[in-house]
Amino acid sequence: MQKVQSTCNFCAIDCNLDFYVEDGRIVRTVPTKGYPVNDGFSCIKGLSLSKQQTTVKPGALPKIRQEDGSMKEVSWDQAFKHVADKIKDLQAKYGRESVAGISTGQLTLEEFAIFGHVMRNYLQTNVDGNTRLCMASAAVAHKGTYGYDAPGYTLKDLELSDTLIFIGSNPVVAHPIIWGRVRQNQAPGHKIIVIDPRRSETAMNADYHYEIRPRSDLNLMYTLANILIEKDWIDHEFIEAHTNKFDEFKEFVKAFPISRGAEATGISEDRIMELAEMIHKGKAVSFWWTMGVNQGYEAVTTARAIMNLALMTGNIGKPGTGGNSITGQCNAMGSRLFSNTTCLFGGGDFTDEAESKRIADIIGIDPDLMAKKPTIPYNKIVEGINAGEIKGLWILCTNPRHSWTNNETFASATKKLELFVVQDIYDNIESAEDMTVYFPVVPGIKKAGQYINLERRMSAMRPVLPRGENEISDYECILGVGKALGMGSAIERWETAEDCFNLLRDVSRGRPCDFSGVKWDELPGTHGRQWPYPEGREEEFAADERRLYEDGVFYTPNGKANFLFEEPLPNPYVQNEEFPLIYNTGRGTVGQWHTQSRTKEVKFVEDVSLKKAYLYMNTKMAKENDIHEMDQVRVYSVNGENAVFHVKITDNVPYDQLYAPIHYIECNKLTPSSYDKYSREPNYKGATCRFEKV
Ligand SMILES: Nc1nc2c(c(=O)[nH]1)N[C@H]1C(S)=C(S)[C@@H](COP(=O)(O)OP(=O)(O)OC[C@H]3O[C@@H](n4cnc5c(=O)[nH]c(N)nc54)[C@H](O)[C@@H]3O)O[C@H]1N2
Ligand SMILES: Nc1nc2c(c(=O)[nH]1)N[C@H]1C(S)=C(S)[C@@H](COP(=O)(O)OP(=O)(O)OC[C@H]3O[C@@H](n4cnc5c(=O)[nH]c(N)nc54)[C@H](O)[C@@H]3O)O[C@H]1N2
Ligand code: SF4
Ligand SMILES: [Mo]
Repeated sequence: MQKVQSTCNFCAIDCNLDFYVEDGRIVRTVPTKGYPVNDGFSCIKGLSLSKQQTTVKPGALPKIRQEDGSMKEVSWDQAFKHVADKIKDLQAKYGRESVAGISTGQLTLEEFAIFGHVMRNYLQTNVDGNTRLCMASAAVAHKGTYGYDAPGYTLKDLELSDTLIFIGSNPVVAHPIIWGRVRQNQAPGHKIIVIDPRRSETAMNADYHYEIRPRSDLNLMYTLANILIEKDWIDHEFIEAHTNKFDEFKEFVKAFPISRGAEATGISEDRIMELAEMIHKGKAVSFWWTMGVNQGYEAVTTARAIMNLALMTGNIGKPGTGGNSITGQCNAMGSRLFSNTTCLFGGGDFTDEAESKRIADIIGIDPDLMAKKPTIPYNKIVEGINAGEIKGLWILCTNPRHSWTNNETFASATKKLELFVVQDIYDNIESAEDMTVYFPVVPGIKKAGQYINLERRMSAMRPVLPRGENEISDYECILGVGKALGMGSAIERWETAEDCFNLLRDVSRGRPCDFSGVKWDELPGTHGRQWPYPEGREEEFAADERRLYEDGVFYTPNGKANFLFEEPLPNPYVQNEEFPLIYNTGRGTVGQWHTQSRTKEVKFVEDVSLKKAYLYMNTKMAKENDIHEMDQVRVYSVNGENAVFHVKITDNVPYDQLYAPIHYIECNKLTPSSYDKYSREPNYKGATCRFEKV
């Protein structure tokens, strides 16, 4: 029996698992003991990875839509040529930017890097990623405050913090390993605090739950900052030595007396004071935010306000502290730095000509062929298709027909496309309905590449199962199109995923994310490596669990972190007579992953999951409307759409709110076309609605 240690490619924890393989089949999957992230534990999604060995059609060939509407199988070479010719045609006819891509945070580093190279550099067009739906707000906030998209914590901090504050974050369901680490917390008298409008599974297990009015977190953070300053519960020494603009911030938050905070959030003044006191008394306070913050109309400002609290109390760069964003997808951290979408490979600005030239020399391309500006954001791609300006779209490893906000706008867009390439491990995802080309690729279990988890740890995915005839990886598929486009010398150095990894290693040299000390062959079977890990300084960076900012130095020009702040904006969707309820959305169960293309294959998840869309409604609201468990309601959203859901009745959702799990396509039929103005991340949790009994 052969053992292969590889990385789980569902969530951002990147658990490592030992797969035992016999006769080309996985016979046992065991979470890797001693691995610093998940040390012998995992959730059922990781354990179910072996199920993909039987369900993905082996040996499938690509398909091209025919004039009669049918899909016809063709050879890989024919498919590459078809796509390359069509892209060139469209660009010649309608301009360079008439073709676009949607990339992902769920592929390997090398795969989205080569996609970014072909599409953004060589073809000089736009590619955004599903990370826009998820982490864009955190990335923008980090850059402003810390000077680089660098979350500083290590997962060990969850065990060392004596005051853990989760804001819009539900790790019991979404990041079970985080919750497992919290449960191992040994800090004396430690407290777990949750700020969430509903009593989430994490709130149920916390010591304190602040049932905040949705979208009022920014007011709460500013009010807390004001109290901490008024009471002089701040770290003067740290502020003086390591931050910019505190005096302005101090003046600014004077406009947030506790009465304003209480009114905005619905949390009583006493309870806001209780929270401020806990922040003051904690010896190691950590703030953890996820999608309840990132997916709002003022998400970036809210994330910055959270980091401000950590900075002013000196809770950063020390064990058990930090203003910490929790990432969602397995390689979101990798795609943020290496997808060539919103920044140059390695995190630089497209306007930095010297950096752009340095990278061009490494990756072997004429500097003129380097992308010159950040991509247009996701919403502009969808709007561009609907407006008839974008005629070709290539999506990979994402299912926007289901996951995109106000998702009927994506459905209408794809009907207008002349070329629509879907590259996925399944041909029956919702997004595939109108595809003109299908690229079947092998799942993670059959390929090699690197992943970077939420604490900056790079780990190796290595093939667990052998590939059959015609089976190719995402990397080889993108390379095939690149060659068919005639990229020639511009793609010469990218022949294999390993070649690409070595290019990126060189690109990372000297950058904050320097991983030049990591070698392709040496990474598998190890404890992974957190960046930075520069070549030549391996001993200095040998520790398994490292955090950033221990020296109080940030990545800003003067090395100090920035206090960034601005007046809260009016909520674009206030409750009114027509739409009296708030429509909240998020994860449903540990076993279900996003649009369910993968997890519905897992029998023991599917057996316990509801097959039809459902939502949670408050008991009193249900009673007043004569609604019983599993009755159906039609929900009308402020976005003009409506959809039918089964009802599950609960006291965990407030009276004036509904909560819809995202794993059903109906969920995003009702979410609005509304975005944060800086990150352009959708305001997924912010619509208003009403319902009627069906
Ligand atoms: N099982 C499972 N795990 C997953 C995923 C999955 O699909 N399934 N997806 C992964 C991905 S990509 C991601 S990004 C993460 C997401 O992980 P989380 O962000 O933890 O999950 P969500 O359920 O989207 O949202 C968290 C909470 O935000 C709350 N919330 C809504 N509005 C507000 C608000 O205004 N203020 C505050 N404070 N809270 C609010 C919601 O009630 C919800 O409980 O999960 C990852 N893990
Ligand atoms: N209302 C609402 N909507 C949301 C959210 C929310 O909280 N509320 N959360 C948002 C967030 S945080 C996220 S991250 C998005 C997720 O949205 P998506 O990225 O659209 O969702 P997934 O289901 O993860 O889609 C991944 C696709 O990749 C395919 N796949 C798996 N492995 C491979 C592979 O190796 N190669 C290729 N080519 N394909 C593969 C799967 O079959 C699947 O079709 O949803 C967003 N949508
Ligand atoms: S889904 Fe996340 S927590 Fe579960 S096994 Fe995979 S990496 Fe670990
Ligand atoms: Mo996400």
